[in-house]
Amino acid sequence: METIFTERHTFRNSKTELYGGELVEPFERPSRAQYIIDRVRNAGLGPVSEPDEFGIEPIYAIHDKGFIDFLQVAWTDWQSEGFKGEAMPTVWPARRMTQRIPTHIEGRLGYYALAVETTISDGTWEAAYASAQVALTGAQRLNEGASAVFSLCRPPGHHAAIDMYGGYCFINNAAVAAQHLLDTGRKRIAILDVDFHHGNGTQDIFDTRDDVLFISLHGDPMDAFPHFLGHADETGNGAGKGYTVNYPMPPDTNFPTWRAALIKALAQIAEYAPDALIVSLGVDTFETDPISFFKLKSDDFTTYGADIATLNLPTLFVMEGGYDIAEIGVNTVNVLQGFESAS
Ligand code: Q9C
Ligand code: ZN
Repeated sequence: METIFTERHTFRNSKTELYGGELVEPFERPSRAQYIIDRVRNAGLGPVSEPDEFGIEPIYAIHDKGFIDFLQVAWTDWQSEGFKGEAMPTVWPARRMTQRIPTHIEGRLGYYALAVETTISDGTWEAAYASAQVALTGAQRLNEGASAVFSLCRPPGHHAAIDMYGGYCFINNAAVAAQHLLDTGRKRIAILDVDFHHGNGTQDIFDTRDDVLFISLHGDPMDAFPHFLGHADETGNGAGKGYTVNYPMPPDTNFPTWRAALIKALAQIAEYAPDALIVSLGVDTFETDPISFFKLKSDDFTTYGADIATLNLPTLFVMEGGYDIAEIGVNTVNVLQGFESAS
């Protein structure tokens, strides 16, 4: 399986994350991608290629223009205020307040942020833009006839909504890739989100659409980030009714329970009969992930990779989360090798 990767991910190197009331080193850090690419190479998964250039239009095709233009200037606008730390909001358009977009950078940060842990810092836009190009290149490889591709995206994307960033995400890479596949001739795409966290951004983007089936397995939002989306009764709206499926699961969920949900999800995808599958691949379901509460073991990733292969669909794996950094490479490549061994 080919991997698409660029060192430009290192432009995203924020120094701070607000966690437990303290500013700590971010869990989402450059060494994550380094461990994954090292394992891809050492395991002999296949060739590693640089992304091609698709420009900004495929990003505007998914996200609000004002939001994307904000991401490009947020760091310089913040610096112009003379602030010493990294950019983060302190105020939100909360219940019964207006949804007018403020002029001041502190107001715009609050308008476009869905969470405060994710700071904007020097190079954030450049890395997020490159990450989207990695996803687009993977999608294009499917168009060129590949049966499976790994887009090693960083920063991740599945929390990025139409007009909101947060949860370490800025541009929704999986959604941008899905739209590219639709715009180049495919009629139906399924997105299977196996990251520990609910893919609220992807759900938001495709909520009212029937050309993308979105299925997510994740920690119950009553107990887990993003807390305000991902309940089982969210099934899509309008034309999209029935094309969003959520499997929230409680703390300490083990592999047999998680896999039972996966098997149901795979049956629903088969029933939908998409032209391609995108897997939002987060490995923060691992038992020792520092910010998550599922109990998958390294071998389980191999097993479920093989389960996904039974769909026999052109498949694009898009990297999302995973924060036990020492094991992130093994767990990620286990999914890809499990998939290949069963293909
Ligand atoms: N107490 C992704 O995996 N904060 N994002 C969690 C836990 C945010 C995760 C705090 C987690 C975002 C792509
Ligand atoms: Zn996650």
